[in-house]
Amino acid sequence: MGSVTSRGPRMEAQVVMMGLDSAGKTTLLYRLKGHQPVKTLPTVGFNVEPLDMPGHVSLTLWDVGGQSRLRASWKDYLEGMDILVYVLDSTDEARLPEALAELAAVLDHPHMASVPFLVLANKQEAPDALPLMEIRARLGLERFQGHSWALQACSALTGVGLPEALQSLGSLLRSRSHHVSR
Ligand code: G3D
Repeated sequence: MGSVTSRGPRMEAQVVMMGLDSAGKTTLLYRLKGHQPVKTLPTVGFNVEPLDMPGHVSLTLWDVGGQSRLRASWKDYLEGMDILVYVLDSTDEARLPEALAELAAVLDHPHMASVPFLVLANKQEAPDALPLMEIRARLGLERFQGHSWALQACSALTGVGLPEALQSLGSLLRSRSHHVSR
């Protein structure tokens, strides 16, 4: 794990996971923790969960509710974050512009300057999911200068793409390892 593990046997990294409501954040969280998919309720506020990563990187996931009345409080959770995981519902073409606007707003915040981000195009197993290349084109991720980023297709339901998502998360964190050790 390069400089991440060279600084100690166990590193702490703050991960914030965001996305519109119903993007699949809660389902992803349980999947990543090795649980079976659960019947979820709309997130009120946030969940904080420890997650053991390969390479002994210990992560805390913040699952912040995407309901519009809660979005104003997103910024309160951004300070000290090492990476943003932004979850998209690939089947929700109608709200893709809204999802992009929220992502841009989060990345514009001063606390997020140079913080890397990983976009997860979730629900990719669904028949009506937008293909990854279409999502990439619609998001225009090239616009986000000054951030390292990655885009990963996945399905929280089937688990497909989640190992790759964790790999991307690790790579992006390593690119920021000098900030990880505080
Ligand atoms: P949120 O935490 O972002 O609000 P949830 O989203 O995790 O509560 O998920 C919202 C709905 O999307 C849930 O369905 C959940 O089962 C579903 N979902 C999550 N991930 C996937 C996926 O990868 N594929 C598909 N097809 N559905 C997914 P319900 O029916 O419980 O509302």
